[in-house]
Amino acid sequence: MKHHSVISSKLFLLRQIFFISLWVSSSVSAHAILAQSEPKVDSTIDVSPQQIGIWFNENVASEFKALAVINSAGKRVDNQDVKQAALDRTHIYVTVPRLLPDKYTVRYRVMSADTHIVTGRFTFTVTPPETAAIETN
Ligand SMILES: [Cu+2]
Repeated sequence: MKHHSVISSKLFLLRQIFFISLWVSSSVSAHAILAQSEPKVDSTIDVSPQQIGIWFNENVASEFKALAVINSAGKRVDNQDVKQAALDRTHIYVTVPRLLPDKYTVRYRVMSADTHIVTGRFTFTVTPPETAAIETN
């Protein structure tokens, strides 16, 4: 009887350690999450941006980063020059030529601090400039 209770309390302790270590590892090394973008997710703009930028909730690795802008016909339109900001390692960006009115998909891939690869996508829309602006002579 006594022996049994010693074992179960050891098991209990092991389980406590197991759950605490799970909690610690997930809170310390959760992978990167998209925190912000420019243009914003699902936004509509009427002027072409000069670059597409995204920010994560933590620094991301300089290796394996990718950022692509794809038009509604499925054609990649960015300049394929993805960079990571030197002073803000949560931020990567790619430049684009003048974007015509269309719906664009941004696809990204980065490696988190915990070495996990994170991928995702979002869209934004470029509309024609205000009609009034066009009609102004
Ligand atoms: Cu992760």
